[in-house]
Amino acid sequence: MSRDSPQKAAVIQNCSAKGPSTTRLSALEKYFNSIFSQEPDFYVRVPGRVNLIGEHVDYCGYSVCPMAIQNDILIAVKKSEEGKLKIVNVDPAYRTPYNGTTNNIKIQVKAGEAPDWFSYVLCGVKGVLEDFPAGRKPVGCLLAVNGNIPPASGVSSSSALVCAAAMAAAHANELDMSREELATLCARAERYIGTEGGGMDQAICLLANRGSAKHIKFNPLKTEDVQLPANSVFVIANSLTTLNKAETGCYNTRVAECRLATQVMAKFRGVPGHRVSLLAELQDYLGISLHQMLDLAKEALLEVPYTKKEICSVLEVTEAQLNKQYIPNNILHIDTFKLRNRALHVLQEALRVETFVTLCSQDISAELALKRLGELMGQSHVSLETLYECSHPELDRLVALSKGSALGCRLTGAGWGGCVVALTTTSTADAYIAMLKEKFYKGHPSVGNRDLDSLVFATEPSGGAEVIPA
Ligand code: ADP
Ligand code: NG1
Repeated sequence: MSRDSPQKAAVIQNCSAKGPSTTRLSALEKYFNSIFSQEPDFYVRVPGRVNLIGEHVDYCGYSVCPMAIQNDILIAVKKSEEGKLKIVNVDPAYRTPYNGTTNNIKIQVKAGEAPDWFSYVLCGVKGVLEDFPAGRKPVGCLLAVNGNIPPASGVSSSSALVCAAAMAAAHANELDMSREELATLCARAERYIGTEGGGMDQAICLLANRGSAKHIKFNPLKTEDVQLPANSVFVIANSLTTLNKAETGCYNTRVAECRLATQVMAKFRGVPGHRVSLLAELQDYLGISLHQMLDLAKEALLEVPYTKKEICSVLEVTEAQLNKQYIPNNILHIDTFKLRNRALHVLQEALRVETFVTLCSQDISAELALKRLGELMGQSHVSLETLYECSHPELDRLVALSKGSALGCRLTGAGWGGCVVALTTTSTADAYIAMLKEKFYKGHPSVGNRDLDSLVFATEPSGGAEVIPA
């Protein structure tokens, strides 16, 4: 494994062989021209990602191991010297355009409703403008979007859109920003949507290198390429169920449960609450191992769910203080929190990431490495289903069907719907995909007229975001 050096967002890279097809680019150019009666100055391509292992741990400060996929968000961009900000989408599913300026961008999110699609674009632009060099006036942008990442399915369509918009604004304004800076800025900016996510998606979308997965560490952001064993083939299978994270409180409830578990464990060990906010920070503060953190979680946290009142009493704070410090706005009404199981998942999953990454660099046979990676993926899914309760019956069905045909299979991304990722080999991938087509997709009422190859497919580690000259 090698440590990557920071890359410049403003550097124009050539469109890679695995980048968007010329047909897709010229269709986007045509569309841009039909709407704006001008030619784009450049394009931005940002891939989605599949997380191989390390689910629901990034917002606790623990590392993850995702890889970028071939599906992507493409944006055609033209600078607007008058500061206009206009956003359109090729896909009729995202028909509503945005028409505004770069002044005082407001992102409106209504509780219980999915945000407007262009809000994700606004997050990226707003994030860049917030970090804008003092004394310089930003240019505006005309933006036309075309994406083919399955939305709300755990493969990062939202972050790819946020990162593509941020990269468009950064490049249009010739900002000299490293990709690490851009990824950190995008992770912060996407929270305007209301989901208090970690930084995994933005980091992999921007920093991926073709041919490798990434081990991503946080606070500060650091990434290392991970060479996957020879013959490994990762297959993504869509469960045909979706979940928009911003529409429901599921995701933010898990974020809150992890924050509260951290505080209760800190209190148990006499650590001042204000010194730590993430489980990984508590571990650092105490200077203990992940195994010792697991022991602490088992000792300090009750198996039964906690009410808000009980947590306030343990932490010696008022409900107003608890809400303000730890509870995201869209879940203020939630009154039961499962602290023990959530913490146990996070800490065991963090250990699995370490083992996964170590196995990839160990001098053992590819066959043995693949077998053990598959086992870790299987354990991860069981934990997500039982301890973290973020699976879905259709995801579980895909995992059950995969037993015996794939080396391991788990839900990927936030869960509650979306996709699974399965580990297969060059010699078993085709048969595995054929089996799922036959047993899961054939006759499934939600397939509609979709091409099965877009619902279950093998994917190689793709390259990260790129700027493509017009
Ligand atoms: P994911 O797990 O894919 O990141 P989210 O629920 O966070 O899912 O975000 C999905 C939302 O992102 C969609 O509902 C839509 O608003 C937006 N989105 C995704 N892909 C596109 C696209 N191609 N064009 C416009 N908006 C998109
Ligand atoms: P997906 O499911 O791709 O939106 C979300 C979070 C990640 C991470 C995973 C779970 C955002 C933008 N993404 O990913 O940070 O927490 O869930 O591991 O919030």
